Amino acid sequence: MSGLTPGFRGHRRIESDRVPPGQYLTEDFPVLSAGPTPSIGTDDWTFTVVAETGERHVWDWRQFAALPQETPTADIHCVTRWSKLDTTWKGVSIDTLLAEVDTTADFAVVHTFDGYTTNMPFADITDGQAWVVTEYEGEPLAAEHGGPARFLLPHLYFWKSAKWVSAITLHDEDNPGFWERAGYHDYGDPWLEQRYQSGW
Ligand SMILES: Nc1nc2c(c(=O)[nH]1)N[C@H]1C(S)=C(S)[C@@H](COP(=O)(O)O)O[C@H]1N2
Ligand SMILES: [Mo]
Repeated sequence: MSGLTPGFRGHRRIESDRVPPGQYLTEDFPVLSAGPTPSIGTDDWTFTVVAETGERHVWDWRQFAALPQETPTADIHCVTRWSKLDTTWKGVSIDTLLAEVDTTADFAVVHTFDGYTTNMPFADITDGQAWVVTEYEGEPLAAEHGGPARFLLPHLYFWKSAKWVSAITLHDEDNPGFWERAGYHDYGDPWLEQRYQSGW
């Protein structure tokens, strides 16, 4: 059936354009955590932004749910080489969370309820590139995937998308996070295969 084969191959070619070098596609959603899954109730949950000046903004679960919500669709890429296309999420853009924050920071650190941290340039979390998400594929985010809320920064390797997110702190200088201090790349661009610091 020569009419079908080229179409099928065309589809595959388009998909592979979305898979960074050294990655394979998976339909599963593997769980990768450095420690046990913490149990965080929405009654105890807060999210905090701390600017480099010390200015703080805090939202509880109800206040957070009342913020404008977005439904990003994203391709995600784990440094352990799996990628997943067209994942769908619901949450609040970091632009919304930073709207009232007076900052000239160059770097950010994302913090979690289990003590994990990850760093990135401030420019990478603005302009519709990052969210705090509370739903995955139309359902409340499962605890093992970071529920009640995780950070979502899909253009960098997925270790930057911290689960059980609690805060973002803004800084004038770079402060490497948990995996970055352990030898993972400081930036982590999957298209440039920035998996580990040079020397690894
Ligand atoms: N708090 C926290 N967030 C984390 C991690 C972690 O160990 N603790 N692991 C990271 C890594 S290495 C990856 S690949 C993704 C995995 O997310 P998943 O378990 O939902 O697939 O979460 C990231 N976020
Ligand atoms: Mo990972």
